[in-house]
Amino acid sequence: MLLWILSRLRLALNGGGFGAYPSANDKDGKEHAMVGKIALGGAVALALTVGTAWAADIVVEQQNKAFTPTSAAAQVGDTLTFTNGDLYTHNMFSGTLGHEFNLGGQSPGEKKSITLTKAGTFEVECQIHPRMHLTVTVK
Ligand SMILES: [Cu+2]
Repeated sequence: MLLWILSRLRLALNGGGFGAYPSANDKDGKEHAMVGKIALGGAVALALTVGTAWAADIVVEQQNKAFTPTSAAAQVGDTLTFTNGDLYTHNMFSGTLGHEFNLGGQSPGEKKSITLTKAGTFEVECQIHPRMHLTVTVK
């Protein structure tokens, strides 16, 4: 897959293009160079996607002093991203043994993430609003 991308990319950069464009010596040379850059960008984006395909980003919203969803299932390597759709500051933490963290104050509109490095189940709470609870299960 990656070799195929690289071979197509080399073709594009060498002026071979994808067969539908004039040579780089034409008055359209600039446009042709642009095609090569777009091909390079696409190949890099695809390579990055392939490299990170196994890790998911799970988004947990904080709105009306509550987490949505209130439970999440994840795998080791996934990230958990918390948004703050409230007008108040939140402060997520976990006191579950072996999974402790404290993200500190999170202003309205701010996003914060953690990477899940360990299997297990832990509780996330807000230090400012004790009624907020989230259960995360990591496998
Ligand atoms: Cu809060």
